[in-house]
Parts: sequence; C-alpha cells; structure tokens
Amino acid sequence: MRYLPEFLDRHAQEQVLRDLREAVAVAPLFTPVMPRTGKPFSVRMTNLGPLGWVSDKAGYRYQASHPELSTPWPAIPVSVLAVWNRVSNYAHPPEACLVNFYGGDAKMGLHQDRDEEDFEAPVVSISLGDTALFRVGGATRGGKTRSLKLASGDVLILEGASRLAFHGIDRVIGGSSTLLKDGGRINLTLRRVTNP
Ligand code: MD6
Ligand code: FE
Repeated sequence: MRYLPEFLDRHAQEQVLRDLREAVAVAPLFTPVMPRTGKPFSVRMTNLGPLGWVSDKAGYRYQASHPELSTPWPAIPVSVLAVWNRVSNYAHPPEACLVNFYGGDAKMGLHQDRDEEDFEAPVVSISLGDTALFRVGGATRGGKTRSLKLASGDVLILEGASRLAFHGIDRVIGGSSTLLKDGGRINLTLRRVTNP
C-alpha cells in the first residue's frame, strides 16, 4: 500500500470539487443497497467514466449507465485523471471513478475491491473533506488490521500485494475539514476494470 499524505493542495482540491459538482448535477448521488438483503448503504454514490460500480439486490457489478436515469456516466475530469497519471505507474487510463459521499454517520464495512478483471492495475483513492479513520488488513478476512487517518487531499494506492487487502471506513470525524461547506467526506476510487 502506498500512502501519499497531502498529495493535493487546497487549490487542487477545490478544482476537483468544482468538477465533481458539475458531474453530480448530471449523475446525481444514489443510495445503493446490499445484494440479496436490499439493506441500504450509509454512503451515497455516483460514478464517472465509461464504467460505474453499482450494487443492488441483484449483486455488485460495473455498468455503463446511471441506475436511476439510465444515462451514461459523465467523463472523468482532467483534474482527477491527472492524479492517476502521476501515481498509478500503469500505462492505461482508468475506466471507473467511484464517488462515495459520507454524511453524518456514514461508514463502510471491510471489503476487498475485486469486481475488476484486472488486478495488475492499482486502485487509486483520493479523499476530500472531513478526515476518515481507514482500516486496512491483509488479503484474508479476520487477520490483523491497522488504522490510518485519511485527510482531505490524501491519496492512497492499493497495488501489488495490497491490491486485494481488506479495507473499510470505521468513521468520519465531523468538523475536521473546511473544504465542504456542510461537512462530510468524499472519496474517489479510480479503477481499471477490463484487461487492456
Ligand atoms: C473510502 N475507500 O476511503 C473507501 N478502495 O471511503 C476504499 O474503499 C478504497 O481507499 C480501494 C482502494 C483504496 C480505497
Ligand atoms: Fe475499496
């Protein structure tokens, strides 16, 4: 795992935020539900790029359109692609940028990112807004884990042996950032989905 604290300065964070506001106007946040049970996630999501990650009663998958509007996802903005280009060490562009929005008490359970065809490509994560407590373990569930604070502008890369590490968000620390006027946290994860 590669952790790049303060990778984006405040100015760069504000540019990404402006680009996200435009994208979310076209592809609004939706509340995904868990496969089978239909239990809603506490985070709201949308996607950018040719493919987007969705979860509903039928399962997890990547698809080319918004689940409520059936319209294509907006393009991944240059401000976000630039981060991939600088850190990924991967020759092909990302196909999906999952946008997770954490309000009040939102969290994310321990999971692996393994719905992609290509684990050679890294997953690049960008955090904006309030600081989160990120938990990461090994490639099997139930092993030892450790915690890391992800603050606004931090970038984290799961690659190589860490690509399939279990990870999640235990909680978000309210009031820890001034980037988002109404508080909360945004996490972007950039992924290559198909084998180039
Ligand atoms: C989050 N992040 O930071 C959730 N996945 O809100 C992830 O699930 C994640 O940070 C893959 C790689 C890096 C990540
Ligand atoms: Fe993940």
